[in-house]
Amino acid sequence: MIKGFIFDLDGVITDTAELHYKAWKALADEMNWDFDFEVNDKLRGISRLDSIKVILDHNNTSLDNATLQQLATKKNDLYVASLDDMGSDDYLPGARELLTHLRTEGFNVALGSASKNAEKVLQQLNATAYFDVIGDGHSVSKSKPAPDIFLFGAEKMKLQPEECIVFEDAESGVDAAKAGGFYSVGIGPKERVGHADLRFDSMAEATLFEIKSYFADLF
Ligand code: B16
Ligand code: MG
Repeated sequence: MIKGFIFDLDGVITDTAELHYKAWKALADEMNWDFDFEVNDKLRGISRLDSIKVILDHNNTSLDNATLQQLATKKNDLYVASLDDMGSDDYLPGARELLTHLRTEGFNVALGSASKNAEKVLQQLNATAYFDVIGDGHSVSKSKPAPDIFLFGAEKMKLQPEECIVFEDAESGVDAAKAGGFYSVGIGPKERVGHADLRFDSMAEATLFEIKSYFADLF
């Protein structure tokens, strides 16, 4: 039986990809690195340090660890400053409705994000109260596609993986959900999240009615 839901943040609850892009782009321009939307899309769901490594690989460059850390911090300062403009209108369409519905029906709800800024994003959205458990980039050391962040959420909710549905917009996030034995809902195109149990183009379609209809035997 499904008793809990675990949500990724960026790309599921809100769309910070554009803000991440602007911050990485400012750093890349300063460093004379090539960086575009296509490279940015490869950073979906992966950690800050892994992200900078992807950008460096794309530019056939490498840097020592201390410099990597320093540049990642610089990008993060820009990103965090840009979050100040985010507000409670910045949910992806359908996300707040689903979270409200889950609260009304008494399901357990956890966040399972790779971001170390998840708490700030939730505060900006005024979304903290929708979550019983917050799993973020500080909660576990192994990032997606390892299942650790979702296992953390399930354990804190005192649920088994097979009692939870994970919502993800990243290929590595769906991989992580599957590796942990969770049911999965992919948000986005087939090429990216087609391996999830159920897929929607956007959160606007991901209503509790649709989810219950698809996983009918589990409710
Ligand atoms: P930060 P998610 C991920 O969040 C983003 O999709 C990814 O682009 C970002 O690099 C990562 O968080 C780390 O974020 O730099 O804020 O710690 O999709 O797992 O909610
Ligand atoms: Mg995401």
